[in-house]
Amino acid sequence: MVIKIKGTKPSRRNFLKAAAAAPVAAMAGGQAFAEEADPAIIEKQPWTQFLGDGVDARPYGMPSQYEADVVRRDVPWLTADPVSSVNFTPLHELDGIITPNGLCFERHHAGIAEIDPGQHRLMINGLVDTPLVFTMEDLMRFPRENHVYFLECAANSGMEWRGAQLNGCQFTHGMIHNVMYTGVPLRLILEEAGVKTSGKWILPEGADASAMTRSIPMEKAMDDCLVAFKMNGEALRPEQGYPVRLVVPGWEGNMWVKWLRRIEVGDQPWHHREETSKYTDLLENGQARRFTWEMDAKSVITNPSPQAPITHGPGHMVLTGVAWSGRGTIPRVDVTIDGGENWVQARMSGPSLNKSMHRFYHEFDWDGSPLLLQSRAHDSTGYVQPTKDMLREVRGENSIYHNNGIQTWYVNEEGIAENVEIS
Ligand SMILES: Nc1nc2c(c(=O)[nH]1)N[C@H]1C(S)=C(S)[C@@H](COP(=O)(O)O)O[C@H]1N2
Ligand SMILES: [Mo]
Repeated sequence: MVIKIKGTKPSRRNFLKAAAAAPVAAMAGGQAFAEEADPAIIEKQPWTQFLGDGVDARPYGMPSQYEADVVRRDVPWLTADPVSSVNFTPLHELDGIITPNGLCFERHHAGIAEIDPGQHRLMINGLVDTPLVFTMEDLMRFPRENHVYFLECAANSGMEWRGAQLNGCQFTHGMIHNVMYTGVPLRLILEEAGVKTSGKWILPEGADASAMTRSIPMEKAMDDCLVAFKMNGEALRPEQGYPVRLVVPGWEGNMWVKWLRRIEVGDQPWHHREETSKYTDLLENGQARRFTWEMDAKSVITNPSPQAPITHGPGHMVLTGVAWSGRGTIPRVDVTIDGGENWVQARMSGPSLNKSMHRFYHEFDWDGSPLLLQSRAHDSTGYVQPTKDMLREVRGENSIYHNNGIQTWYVNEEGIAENVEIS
């Protein structure tokens, strides 16, 4: 196989040399006692000598001061103004499958609406028997359900369409979060208003200054959509649409209207801004793909990655990452450490839920030579995550949205990782 590395330029010479090197013996994670005594063991630390904060000091708990780097980050050059922009989930700092509320990426078109729930209403109008208005209290009196779903912006990895660009999985893959929602099935609310037989589409609308709207077919609205008011057990954060947002499982994040104030029922799609000039994919032949709602299976190795280098030298190491599909579950993820010459099945750990993030691990002995890391997700429909070149063959290079191609990280002898492409 000829390996061509595109994007940033790691040393190809070293990689080839490394491929010939013999693997060294496994090394345990712990260390034998050193000659010199370890101050972390023999010295008294301040936290053993003084009383800590009492139970009245932290009415709402926050992470340790030593976790201060675990934050959402933005890419300033991406957008003209932070009120119509995006920040990214620090995937390389997380484990398991649930995204903590304060770290869920934010995407908004007109800033965060700060809504007084007492003044918020949800209206159902259009092709219904009885137009209705609900207060938040009214919504709480419908039967509610709990489901874990990922939300991925269709533009996730959009900056990588023409080649490796952003150095870190937070930036290449961080427009995703995965939380447990509590909400009312949209079906129950629509049935309460009584959808006329001519009602084939819905148009959810946000109460923020962008009044965002998207057309959603009635089959999806009646299937698994939720009108959600809780995430991970507590109220939605203002960033995520407090007091109520639409949840559209498996479908692109743009349709998950936040600060939901109105649902119109109609007989055809509305062709608004977010489904015409945005969230469509211009192909090579000048035609655009439209209504590409489902998010295809995708995965990424989160550790090691450019923001999370290997810091421990050769020996036993843990590789981990996440995978998801808008069409079901992820029964299998393959991992390669040599740019695709050899693939092994990763170990899945954690709940395997429909349209939710999955966690995988691969433990191996690193011989200290450079690595070309990739992961490849298989979903429950049998679909296999494609390479970026396979995507470009079909869709050209004009697209921003729906880039679910295989990601490559090059790791050098020092453990430093970079975003590259190989072909
Ligand atoms: N009302 C409203 N809803 C919205 C948006 C918005 O700007 N206004 N942005 C959409 C887009 S493009 C995405 S990707 C998701 C992001 O959800 P999050 O901020 O919870 O990550 O919300 C969607 N819903
Ligand atoms: Mo989005």
